[in-house]
Order: sequence, then C-alpha cells, then structure tokens
Amino acid sequence: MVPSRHATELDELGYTLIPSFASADLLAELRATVARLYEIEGETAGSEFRLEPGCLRLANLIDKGEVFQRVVAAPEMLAFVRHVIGPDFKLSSLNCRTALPGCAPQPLHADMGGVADERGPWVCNIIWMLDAYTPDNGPVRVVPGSHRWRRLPASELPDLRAHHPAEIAVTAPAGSVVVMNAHTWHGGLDNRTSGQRTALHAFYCRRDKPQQQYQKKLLRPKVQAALAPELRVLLALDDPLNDELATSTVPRSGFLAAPERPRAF
Ligand SMILES: O=C(O)CCC(=O)C(=O)O
Repeated sequence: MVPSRHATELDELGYTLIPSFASADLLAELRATVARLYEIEGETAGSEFRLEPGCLRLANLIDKGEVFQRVVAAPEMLAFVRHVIGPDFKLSSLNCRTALPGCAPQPLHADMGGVADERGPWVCNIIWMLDAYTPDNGPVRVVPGSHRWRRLPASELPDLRAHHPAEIAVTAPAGSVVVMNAHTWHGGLDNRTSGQRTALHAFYCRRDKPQQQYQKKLLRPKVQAALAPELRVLLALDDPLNDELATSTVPRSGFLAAPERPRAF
C-alpha cells in the first residue's frame, strides 16, 4: 500500500518525493557500480539507447549489475508503480543520467511522448537520486497536475527549455526518490555548478505498451538465465505480447531523437 500522502500527491500533482529512501550501503553500492561502468564504457556509454549532449548516460542497466535488479524490484517502489498504472505493468528500462557542469535544461516533456489513454496512465518513472538534487545542479522540474491534461508540452509551448510559470524544481538529499506519473510534464534543469549530478531512472509501463528498451533482446543470455521468476515477469521476458509490441515504431523518448539509422539491437 502506498501511504496516503504520497497517493494523494501522485493523484493530484503527478509526482511525490520520498526523501532519503535508499540506505547508505545501497547508495554507496550504486554509486560505485555506476562509476565503474562509466569508466569501462567510456565513449560508448549510453549507446544502447540514446545520447544527450551535456550529459553522460548509461542504458540497459539490468544487464550490468545485480544491484540494479534489486532496485527495479524494490517492493515499496512497485507499490507506487501499481498505484500509478495499475497491476499490469512491466519494466520499460533502467537508465542512468549524469548532468555535467554547464549542461542545458532538458526540453519539458512527457516520457515516451505519451498522454494517458482511455484506460488511464501507462508510464511511471522513479528517479533514484545518487547525488543530492540542489536548486543549482540540474534538479528535475515538474509541472504539477499536467499528467491530467492529456496534452504534450510540445503542442503548446514555443520554447520547451524555458521556465514554465507553474514548474517546481524538486530538491532533496542523495538517496531520495521521486515517483512520477510520467505523463506529467517534466525535465532536468541546467547544471550551473562545477559538480556532476547523477540519478537512476527506473521506468515502468503498462503491459499493453512497448518497452523503451526491449529487455529480451538487450540482456545477455547468461543474465537472463540467472534471473528469479519474478524478475522474468517484471522484465516481460516470456511475454508474446511484449515481443510483438517491441516491433512497433512509437516514440521511445519524449525528447531524445532516435539515431538516424536503427541500431543493430
Ligand atoms: O535527470 C533527471 O532528474 C530528469 C531527467 C529526465 O526527466 C529525463 O531524462 O527524461
């Protein structure tokens, strides 16, 4: 069950903050794993999905560490996802995003470029802050209530990077999480500090929608073979509908352009 304050915030505002959710040990493990991956992957980091100027990104993280499997299956977080999109959901992707010093604001967007449909919301994003989000280091901004508008910011705002009069910048200590109904208009702000700011994005969607990253194709066979049954369900590894949806050409990002030529996965 989702505590009632958070449920109300999700319903009315489209997001809720759970301060200092991750334990110190988990936070240290996540930071160390992410740092190691950035070092190993170098210039190819994030290339399984899309790159973003001014940022470092990692994609396909379920393949890259058992700690990430724990993160996406955390029962408290799955209860939040269930609250937002109902019982029939799956993991869409797990990415990492590091806003580098000087990075520009992201365009305001809704994830997958999607609005709620006749069955209601179908995307939920959980941001795990590996660094504190401060007013100056590129925190996420959200436009409260916009998840209900069933419109996309690109359809009405002349400058998607400009401040929106109703936006709120979400700031909190490292280890906090923000749960978002991801139809809510949102985006990372500019990093005006000299330090990096890193977060994981655990992204879930309804089972009748395509994953952002097709887990069955991206995860190495040996990783898939070692997964617990509950994780196989969460990742939709044995789900013919998911296989069919993976071939669809709907947008996979609210603002990041697809590579000009399809990648080989
Ligand atoms: O890094 C953040 O906190 C927000 C990023 C975001 O909204 C996105 O990449 O879609």
